[in-house]
Amino acid sequence: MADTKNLLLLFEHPTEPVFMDKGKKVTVFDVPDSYLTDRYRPISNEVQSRVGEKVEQRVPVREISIPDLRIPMSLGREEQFSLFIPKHRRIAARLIDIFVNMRSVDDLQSVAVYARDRVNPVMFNYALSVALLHRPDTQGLDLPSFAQSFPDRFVDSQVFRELREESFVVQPGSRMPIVIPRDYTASDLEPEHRLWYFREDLGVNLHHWHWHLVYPFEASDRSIVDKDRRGELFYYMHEQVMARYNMERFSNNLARTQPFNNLREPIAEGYFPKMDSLVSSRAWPPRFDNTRLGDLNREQDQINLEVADLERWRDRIYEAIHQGFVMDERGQRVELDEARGIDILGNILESSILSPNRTLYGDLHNFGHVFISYSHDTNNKHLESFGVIGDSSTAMRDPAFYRWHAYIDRIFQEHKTRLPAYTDTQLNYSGISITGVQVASNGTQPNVLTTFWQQSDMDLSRGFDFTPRGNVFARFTHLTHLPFTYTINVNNDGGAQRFGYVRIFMAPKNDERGQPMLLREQRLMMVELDKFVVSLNPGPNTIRRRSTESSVTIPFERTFRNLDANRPAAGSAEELEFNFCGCGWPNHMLIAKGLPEGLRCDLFVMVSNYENDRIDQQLVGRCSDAASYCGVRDRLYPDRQSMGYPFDRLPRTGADRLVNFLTPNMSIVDVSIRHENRVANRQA
Ligand code: CUO
Repeated sequence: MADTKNLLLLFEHPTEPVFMDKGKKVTVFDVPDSYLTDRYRPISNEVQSRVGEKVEQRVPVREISIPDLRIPMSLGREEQFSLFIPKHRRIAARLIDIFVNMRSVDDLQSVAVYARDRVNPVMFNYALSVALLHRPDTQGLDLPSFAQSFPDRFVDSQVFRELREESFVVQPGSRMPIVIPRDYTASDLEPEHRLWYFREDLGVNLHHWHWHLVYPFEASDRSIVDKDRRGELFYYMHEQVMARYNMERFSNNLARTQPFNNLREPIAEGYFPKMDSLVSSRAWPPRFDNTRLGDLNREQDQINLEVADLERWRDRIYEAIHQGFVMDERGQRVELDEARGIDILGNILESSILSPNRTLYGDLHNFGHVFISYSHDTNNKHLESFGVIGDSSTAMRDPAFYRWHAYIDRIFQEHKTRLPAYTDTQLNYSGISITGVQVASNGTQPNVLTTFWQQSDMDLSRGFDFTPRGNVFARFTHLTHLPFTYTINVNNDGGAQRFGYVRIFMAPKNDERGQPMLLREQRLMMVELDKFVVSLNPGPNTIRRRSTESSVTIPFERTFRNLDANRPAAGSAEELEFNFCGCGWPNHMLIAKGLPEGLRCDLFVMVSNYENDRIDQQLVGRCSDAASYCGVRDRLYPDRQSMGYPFDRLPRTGADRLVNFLTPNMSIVDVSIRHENRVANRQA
């Protein structure tokens, strides 16, 4: 039987012909002549034997009869592929189906080898990734980082010439990392540019790409989409992105993001990505300041929609929220109740195939991405492809992403504010009280968090096509912070051992005017930092928890997934989950940048009654360390409360400020985030 690991080699050098050598151990696929494309078939002996000189491993590829690939091949090899475009997702869904339904790994390998030189390379990567994630016989594989297959989506195009030169001229052992300039997409004349380090962060963009890979919104096999509370998770993960982004804005003396709530208004924020697509050999198109959305008529993408369509969908969604129910395709009411409402709304708004009525409620969020991404060429007059907001691996670079998602979140909040507030009794955990909270980094003042810049290297060689082999490192600069530890003192007066769910959030204290925030505003800025279970003995307990253990993040190494280092032992349960584990907020971005003089924040800790929150399921061998934003693969979301609890609803009467909201099982402490403008090197 074929070794499943060889399938991963198909992700390397995505635009080179499939018979070219791959892998650290020089490997070639023995491609049957009939599988070669017309260009190479007549000269197959010549090219295959030339590649074969240094080969250390050959992978036999069985010749089988290939399923009909006409639909997957209907998207051009050099077109830009976007999941937000319905035509593209239907084409991708077909390829996923083909990959998922191959009877054995051998057959999958054959069809994947055949397809690789014939279908769009980015779609190939996506469809094969989804298939490998969902086929029972390939689930344990750790997919290479998307940034390693398509580095062009993550770094300045200028770097590529230098990287090519380095790999062409210098032998692998002596190569120097190429420094990706920081701060290169705009000048200080553009205030939005202050947020470059967040929007253009590799880890942030990889997280977003990975999240959408794990939670696709369309597939012909419904089970691939129909994950526990996935609509709610769509809402929550993006709500948290907004909370985090707004905290970063406060860290740069900028006001919070204005929702893009008037679709007829020009988008003030332009964006010039300065990246070239290696697949289409074209620059990612920019968007000028003050561009307006226009009706889309792009025949090639089969899109003919008006801005008015978006407005109609939006109005119907608002109507449903205010009525408290949606209408499904059969005209039946589906209540938007406390338990399931947000999940249904998530699927409607996104939208996913789980939407109860796509005819009525449309495809608002996805098409917002599409309209903005084509605003520079609405009718394809200039034959330009979509901008970065049109693809999940690049969307978060664009300031307009946040304006759009601020609006999407506003719609979700319209539903949330209509739910009954949590009562004292619901929030309290009787007998349990918090008597003290502190955070501290090693050797620094308590309750002060420190951020600074760091340089890290990433091997991009797998994504470099038509260049000599061997590692080529890019060195990029990113925000990071000193790791810290929470110390939480909890009293258990109950006389018996109890279990608590510790929930930690942080939000700025003051608004952009410098005024203390009302909780109804501040709750929207509450950034989840961690959530974990503790056992509480009768009497006083001291809980210590490290920032690196956070339930929202994955460690640096996993974000960048150097496949040759830091991988779990072969065959271990951990390895099995390594891949799902690629989803998670990057730990280096756990804390907002803060201000040189310190950004004043409330750190909030709650210990809720685990008996009310627990989900009984087996998690051994499951990757769950970034479950807050990513869930747990093929398991229930590991918390029975609504995502974002206790801040997902308006506070009860009388709790205007955070301090009035506290029940004895909660506590807050003033924390200041201080930014030091220095660059550290990452210790290898
Ligand atoms: Cu993640 Cu709009 O859904 O980008």
